[in-house]
Amino acid sequence: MAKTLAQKIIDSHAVEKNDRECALRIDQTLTQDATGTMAYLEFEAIGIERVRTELSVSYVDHNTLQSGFENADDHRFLQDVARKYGIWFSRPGNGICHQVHLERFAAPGKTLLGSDSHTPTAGGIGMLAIGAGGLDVASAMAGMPFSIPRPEVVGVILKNRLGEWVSAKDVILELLRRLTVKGGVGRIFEYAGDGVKTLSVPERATITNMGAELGATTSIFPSDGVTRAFLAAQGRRESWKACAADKGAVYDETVEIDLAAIEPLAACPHSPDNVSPVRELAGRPVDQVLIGSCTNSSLKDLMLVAAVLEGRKIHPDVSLAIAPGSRQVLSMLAQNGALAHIIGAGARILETACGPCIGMGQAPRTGAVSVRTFNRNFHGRSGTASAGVFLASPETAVACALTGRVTDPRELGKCPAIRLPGKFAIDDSLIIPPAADGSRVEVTRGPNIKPLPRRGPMEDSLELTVLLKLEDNVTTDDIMPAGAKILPLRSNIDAISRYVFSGIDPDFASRARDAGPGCILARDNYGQGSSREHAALAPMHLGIKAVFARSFARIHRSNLINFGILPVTVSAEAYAALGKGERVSLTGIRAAIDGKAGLKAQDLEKGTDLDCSLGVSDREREILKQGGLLNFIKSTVGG
Ligand code: MIC
Ligand code: SF4
Repeated sequence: MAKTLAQKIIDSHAVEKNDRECALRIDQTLTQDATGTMAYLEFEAIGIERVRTELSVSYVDHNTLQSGFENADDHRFLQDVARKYGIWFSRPGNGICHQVHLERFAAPGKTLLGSDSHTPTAGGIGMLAIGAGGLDVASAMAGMPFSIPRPEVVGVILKNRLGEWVSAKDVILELLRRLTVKGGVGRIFEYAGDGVKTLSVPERATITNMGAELGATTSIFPSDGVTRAFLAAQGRRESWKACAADKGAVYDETVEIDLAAIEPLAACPHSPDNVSPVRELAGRPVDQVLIGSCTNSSLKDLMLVAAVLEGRKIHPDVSLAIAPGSRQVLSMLAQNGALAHIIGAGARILETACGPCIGMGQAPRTGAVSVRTFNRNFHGRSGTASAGVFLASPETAVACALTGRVTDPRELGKCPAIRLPGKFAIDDSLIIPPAADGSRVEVTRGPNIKPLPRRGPMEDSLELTVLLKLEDNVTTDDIMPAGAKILPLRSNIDAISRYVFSGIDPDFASRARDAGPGCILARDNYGQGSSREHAALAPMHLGIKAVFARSFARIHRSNLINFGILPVTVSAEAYAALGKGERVSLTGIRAAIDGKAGLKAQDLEKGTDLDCSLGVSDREREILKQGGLLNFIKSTVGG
């Protein structure tokens, strides 16, 4: 039978398949520092001497402000761990994990698991690249398969080519406009059609990167001549192979996009799916423009920005800051003179890192309008709760920087044509190889790096206080905020847990501690956004035993299970019946996990039964009963 590309890679990597899940062999892993310290503490706890993947890379790109000793201590720890356990280490300054991985390591037809939700960026090169929590990545490094719910494959058929000033970012914004941040849950988006060949690899990667905002398991493009040329220009011709769907492959669903019909779009505050044409937003004063992040910081993006800025000055009311995605991009801009145009126009040059995308600096002024080429504009993520962040293409962003107003870039006249070079500047000197024999490498641990908190086996009955009642689309930024103050605490769960839900309820952590066992109540798509397992681990540390929601985002649901928190699906009636501060009892939990009986939940205030269920797979059953994945792994491998 003719297969889709996603199906082919799944089949060639499937270790086990059943009706619900497929367990995949993972060829490559990546971590970044903000999730990496925990992932490597977990890897150490598993107790394996060397990674068992083909390739594992540890990047430092999130926490690079070093406003205290914590970040630098984490960097040292990560570097030592990498040397010891057989992992390549990309030093701070080398760039954003997804951009560097695409340039230097990603390979068509292989699987990649990364402890970052934008790992699907590598889908732009034809890889099956999936984001996951750190513990899942740690187990993949230990050679264990990674399980995904059996996905539906959506074929996105691209027709024609993009018009002038319209770019890949507008394509994914168009999909978000049509499908929303919930539209991709349980699905893989596979791109096909004549329009594919008109897009370069970095453009494809922009689209697969932001497929994460659809809630998709991943997104993938075929690997073709364009991919071969990109890999050859990166000096990696040998990593190329052709990969595509079989002729006549049938998708579970198809979406058609006429590239020629797309216009410049922007996601308005505070959700990536709140999309409008830029022309309808035009005229609003803009305070800040930020260009960078793993979505739009490639050489092509920044060459375009430089070409538009050449000989011009930014508007006096706008602060323009630019963070190139990698050291390769920055040094090529420096070598070919484009950087001079960017500086000449008045832009502020930031480090090649995530930076303001994760609230590490550049918080805009009170009530500001900030136009960013990033992928997330959740409320407060910029560091300024009153600011409104618009997500747009580099073309639109640079137009706004020049005029000081939201501007459709088509008003700028002729669009400069940008071609990718036949050869990229290759210098991997900031990528440190692992030691041939790691046994003698000592791992340095700073005082902020604390051992992992653990949970005992799952209880059979629980009485829980409803600590918060929330709406749809709660993000992991809501649950466990990031930013310059909180991010340095990622290696210290006790310290970071004080900030759980702090943007919504500053007293949450102390309330949770005082209340004893607790739970959270929410509606659809609970836990959308990042892969940070801290959004499960820190609540677990505060005594949260269950989340009751109408539905869950994929990565966060797995993280809850990995740390022994019950993901309970509730009916609309049960959601409506329960209120904050009320108490709920759960009985027969272990039988419900085993699928032998339904979960019994009672509203202790009213004495009524609550309609809820616990749909878990066989693998998840064992993990939950043991109180989490680490306990489960230890019980299977011993120790
Ligand atoms: C993000 O974009 O939210 C992050 C920061 O990259 C996260 C990872 C993290 O919280 O460390 C992600 O996307 O997974
Ligand atoms: Fe970094 Fe932002 Fe990309 Fe997350 S979305 S990896 S914070 S650049």
